[in-house]
Amino acid sequence: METNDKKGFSRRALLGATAGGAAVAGAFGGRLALGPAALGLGTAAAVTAGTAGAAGAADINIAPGQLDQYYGFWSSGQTGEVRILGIPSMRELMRIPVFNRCSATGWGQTNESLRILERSMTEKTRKHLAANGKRIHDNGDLHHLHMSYTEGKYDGRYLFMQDKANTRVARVRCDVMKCDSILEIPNAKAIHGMRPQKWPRSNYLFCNGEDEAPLINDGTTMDDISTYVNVFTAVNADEMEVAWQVLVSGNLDNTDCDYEGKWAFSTSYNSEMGMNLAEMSEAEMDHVVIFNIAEIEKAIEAGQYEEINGCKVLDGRKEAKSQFTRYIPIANNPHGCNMAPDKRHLVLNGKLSPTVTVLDVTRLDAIFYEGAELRSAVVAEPELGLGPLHTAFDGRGNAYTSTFIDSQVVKWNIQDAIRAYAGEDVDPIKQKLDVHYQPGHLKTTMGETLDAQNDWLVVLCKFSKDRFLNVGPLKPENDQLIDISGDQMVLVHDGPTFAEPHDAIAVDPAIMSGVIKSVWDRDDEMWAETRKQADADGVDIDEWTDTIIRDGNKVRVYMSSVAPSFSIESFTVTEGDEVTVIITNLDEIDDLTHGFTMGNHGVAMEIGPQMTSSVTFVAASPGVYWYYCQWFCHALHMEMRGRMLVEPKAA
Ligand code: CUK
Ligand code: CUA
Ligand code: CA
Repeated sequence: METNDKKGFSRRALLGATAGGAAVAGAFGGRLALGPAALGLGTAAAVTAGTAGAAGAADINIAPGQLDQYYGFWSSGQTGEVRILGIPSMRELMRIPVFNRCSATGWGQTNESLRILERSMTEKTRKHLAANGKRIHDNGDLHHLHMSYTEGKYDGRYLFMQDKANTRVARVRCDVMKCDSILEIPNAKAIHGMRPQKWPRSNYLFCNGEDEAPLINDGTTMDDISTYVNVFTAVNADEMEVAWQVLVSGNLDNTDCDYEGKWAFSTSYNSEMGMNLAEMSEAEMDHVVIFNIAEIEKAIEAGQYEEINGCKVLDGRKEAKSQFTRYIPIANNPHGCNMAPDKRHLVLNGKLSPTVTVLDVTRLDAIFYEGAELRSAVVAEPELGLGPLHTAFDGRGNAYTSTFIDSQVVKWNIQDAIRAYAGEDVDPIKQKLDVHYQPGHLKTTMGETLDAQNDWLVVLCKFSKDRFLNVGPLKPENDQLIDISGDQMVLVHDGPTFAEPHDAIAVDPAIMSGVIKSVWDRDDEMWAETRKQADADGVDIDEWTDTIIRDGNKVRVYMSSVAPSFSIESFTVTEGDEVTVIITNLDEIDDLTHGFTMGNHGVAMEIGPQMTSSVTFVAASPGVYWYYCQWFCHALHMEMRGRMLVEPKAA
């Protein structure tokens, strides 16, 4: 084992006591500010070329015009969006607004996006928002995103993601990279862990409710903690509707599932059902919940559920002694939950314990059906370092675990850990590499599929102090890139990111080719509702049109756009009119996006090539208002504008 302690001081001593930064920044600020050359690392390219070893991950320097080796799909935490990065360049390629309000694209404001955002809102949320003059929640906390699977491999259909802040999940279509469905999940609170089913395909999306609350949460009981529950939800991923829910003992943190479609797994850090930090970390052991999909489906089919808020709910709590769940004790306050691509081993990350627990999922049947002891599925428990949070896998039987407090990535071998647990004298740990700093998730390319690769590891570090030019009290995160192609991991790149990517996946572009479009299809369902209204108004939105429909105080303005002009140079409305502007971009050229911004109305939207977008607003006080295209589209882009004349209301 080799410890890569480049800076010659013990990170453990510095960071062991706190999550952070003050001590490091104060004592070592100057040293940490040194560039890689001063630390003896050479340039990134030289490191890769010199030490990458046999398999040889390619150069991280992607020259202008060259394409990356992988699509990286990043979550963004409290920013609420999805980001697309290239790996290994770590260049940001695109952002996909989902739970957030986007000024550039009009997400959260266009009628098309509002329909998606409002689609499945519970009545309770709708009422609460309306009472506050709002239609949607425009924030989200997007920790986890994963691609849809077919037979254990990415299939390029959808990305799925959750919103811890407002208890939602969402789906992004991979053909246009836009969100097409959002579901608010009833009964559960704070969807945190989330995974699509891997086998036979992603029929379900497994969703963990993290926060405890009364099942009927209407204020009739609040202080009586014995009425609190947590809810595990399976969403039908095709319909984006709740398929079923299971009540559990303790709370639910992260989740994963196997490669046979039999099990889902969730870590629980609050088996104590504590209401504060001390209570939540009181027990010696918490647990991982094993969900038995076949038994759950059988009971749902047999109608043995209770219907609560429109959801089919089963009781999988310990005291119900059902065949739906088992609770396997693991060290207190576990966090990450990661299924290995060997189809057999599940790694549960200790967080408060320096260990990870490895379960052999082929032993779970015996626990459910033969009364085998709960811990009989544990086949290894290697001690890796302080604060193990998440684990990634390569295609060679190695695992890579982030240790948050140690600020390291620990490379270890699963089979060696199993042998050591069985009493053999082997050290499963192959290398510990310092990362900067406090890593959470980490991801190998294709590593959460049966196609796990052996080239790159991305480590999403929560702190970046002294790694970059100081940008003020709020610092970026630091997503580091590690070359894992050789025997030794080599850190090759720092990638600052804005708040706060938790998770990322890396997808082979071959999966996406033939999937991703450059131009919208005119009959896309995104504007199907808008098209219905146009049909009712007798307007053909596939052709050049400049039609204005007046319907009481509602005005619908149908325009087309072809660079560099809108089909309508000016239109007249009355103060207080509800104006809907519907624009179809008739340009068919790759990359020719127009926009529509209505001055002083807080209105802007994207209109991609062959796309229809619409937005509704109330005409402001009388006067002249210019609208313009805010997406640079032509040499005469600045001239792509027109006037809305707002007349005073008749007295
Ligand atoms: S959680 Cu963030 S580092 Cu929400 Cu996946 Cu572990
Ligand atoms: Cu159209 Cu700028
Ligand atoms: Ca606990």
